[in-house]
Amino acid sequence: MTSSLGPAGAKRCGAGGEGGAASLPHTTCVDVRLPRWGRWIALLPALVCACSLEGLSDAWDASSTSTELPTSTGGAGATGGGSDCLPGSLACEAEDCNLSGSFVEVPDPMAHGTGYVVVPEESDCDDDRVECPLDVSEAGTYQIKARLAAGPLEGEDSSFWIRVDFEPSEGYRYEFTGTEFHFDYVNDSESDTTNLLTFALEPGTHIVSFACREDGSKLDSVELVRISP
Ligand SMILES: [Ca+2]
Ligand SMILES: [Ca+2]
Repeated sequence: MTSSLGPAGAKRCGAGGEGGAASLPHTTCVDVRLPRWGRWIALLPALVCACSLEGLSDAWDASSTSTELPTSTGGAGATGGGSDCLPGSLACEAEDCNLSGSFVEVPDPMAHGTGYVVVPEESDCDDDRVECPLDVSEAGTYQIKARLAAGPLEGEDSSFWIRVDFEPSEGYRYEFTGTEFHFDYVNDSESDTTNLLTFALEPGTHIVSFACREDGSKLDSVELVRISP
């Protein structure tokens, strides 16, 4: 998320032509640009304000000096606390889930929400996890739908370990293809069948976890989809 100061001055134009409440035969413009030094003077209050707040609180200092979103230290066993996932929802942007280890958010206009998460290439995997607390209101059988994309080395940047409520302990190996962001349903790539993974879930919060298996694999969003009672 970025913010920017508006221009120090701008040329404002009145609504002219058709449709305006007070239609004018010609567009009326008033040049309200500040003189050369006036622009800097106009910025002074903002600069003074920022400087005076520095050091007043850790939160302000962190937000004013870092461009990276904070990452969770939840790790294995983490619950929904600390995530920005919407309570009561079956879906969550990966960047809003609890991130541990080397997972970082990367802004990308092709991703949904504010970006995707990835363990950067050459970082290697070390139990890095994306843990999404999703709220099930209706008992039933669910599948995991994810939006993701392979990294630059397709075939080497395209898999995760999948767990639900921290089971199984080693995770299901899930492999996918495609370097463009797309939706896919999670399966167990080590299974002899091509059946998608299914989970019988009771109402309540369930932690869907994507752990690093190959660095460079990009995860955009995670969702539980109910397929049967
Ligand atoms: Ca890799
Ligand atoms: Ca996203």
